[in-house]
Amino acid sequence: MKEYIEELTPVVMVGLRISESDEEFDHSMEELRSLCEACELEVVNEVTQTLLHPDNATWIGSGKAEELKLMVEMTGAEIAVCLGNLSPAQMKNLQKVIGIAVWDRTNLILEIFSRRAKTREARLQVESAYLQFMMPRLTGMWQHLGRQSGGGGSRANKGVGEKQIELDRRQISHRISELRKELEQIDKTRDVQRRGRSRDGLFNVSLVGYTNAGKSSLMNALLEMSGPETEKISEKKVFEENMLFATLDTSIRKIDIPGRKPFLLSDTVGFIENIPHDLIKAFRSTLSEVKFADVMLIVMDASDPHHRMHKKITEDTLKDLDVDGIPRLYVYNKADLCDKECVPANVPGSGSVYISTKTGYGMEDLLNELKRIFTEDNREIDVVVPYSKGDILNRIHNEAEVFLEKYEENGVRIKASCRKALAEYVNKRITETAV
Ligand SMILES: Nc1nc2c(ncn2[C@@H]2O[C@H](COP(=O)(O)OP(=O)(O)OP(=O)(O)O)[C@@H](O)[C@H]2O)c(=O)[nH]1
Ligand SMILES: [Mg+2]
Repeated sequence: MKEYIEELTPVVMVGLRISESDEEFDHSMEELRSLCEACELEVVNEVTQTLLHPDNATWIGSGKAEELKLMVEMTGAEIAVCLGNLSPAQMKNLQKVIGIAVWDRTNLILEIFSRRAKTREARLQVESAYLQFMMPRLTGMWQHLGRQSGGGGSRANKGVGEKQIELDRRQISHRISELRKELEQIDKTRDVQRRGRSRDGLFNVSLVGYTNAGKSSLMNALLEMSGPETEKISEKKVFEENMLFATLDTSIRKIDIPGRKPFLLSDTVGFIENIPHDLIKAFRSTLSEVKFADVMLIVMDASDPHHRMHKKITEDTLKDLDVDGIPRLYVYNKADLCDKECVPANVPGSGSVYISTKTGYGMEDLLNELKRIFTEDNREIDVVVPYSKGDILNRIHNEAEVFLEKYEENGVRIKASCRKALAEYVNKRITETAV
């Protein structure tokens, strides 16, 4: 009996080179291949072309498109995955010439996201980004229905394909606004949870960085340091894998290492070059955890020859997220894979640290750097809390280190050291009371 083996979908990669250097172009093609792998597609061949600018009609030149058509027939490829972002018209035209589906990089990333999203929030965000991406591209989708009635212009005379598109458009707009409402609701719940957490007085640390840099591995390594490998710690561990976009959901864990101040650590979706803007917008609420961080750990794969570029892309992406004032610690991970001479000794206070989540190298240095940042963030307060404001007093007791507490005529005089955020909150509440 013939054994059934589940086969990966065969695809052909198409690269159009405009002004990139050889190295940049090869790197982008390599990354496209990894994205295909992450999407469970098998690259059976590739076609590249150098042009001064993309062809208006078919993105690659018409001769190249014919060549691609032959290759598709020979290899049995089912999708042509293009390096770049094609306009809806270019996608439709190229599709017509080669006779198979055409995806661009955004398509591919959206597809990976939709396969990998697990939590309700991530799924809603991906669906919303997907629908926004599809809206202008609907025209090509109902070609097979054709124009069943000619001209006229009134709705009744439109072809089945066109009617279907109109119907789809309306349904999609409706769905997008439904999704927006649901996501706003989730955002509100997240806000309440966040406020609850911040009352614990713990520092919030966020992991950010290029995809596959080792953010989730760092979270797991810190969890392991939190105690012996018990079942409880294993349960808390997050998914780490050698593939792009292994993580799509935000996870928050308490890191409580013996002899260290406990803190909350959040792990979230990684960044990539030219990430579609809609996708960043769609993931804004997942990424919003970063906005409320006290410290950001910018994680890089130091063994990747492109890690400096990855750092720049990460910082550019962060610009969109309104996180300017948050202290950053640069974490160069995978030191075990680097040549020894490329790993400088860690210098306290330098704002960067080399580590390996696999060998444990530099992990203590990382924790010391965090401790330094936590301490730098501390503020002294010297206030009189009115007797009517017991809630402020409670927060100070729970979250601050109190040096002096004296009962006076107008309230409790407190001298204490606490996080900047709490100091600002206390001062604001007391000024409000005074007014
Ligand atoms: N050799 C070595 N491999 C590492 C190290 N840290 C992480 N890795 C590997 O790198 C790969 C990616 O790690 P992840 O932790 O999933 O990376 P990530 O940054 O969370 O990636 P995304 O979730 O896709 O954004 C995995 O195969 C890890 O085992 C390290 O210090 N040394
Ligand atoms: Mg991850």
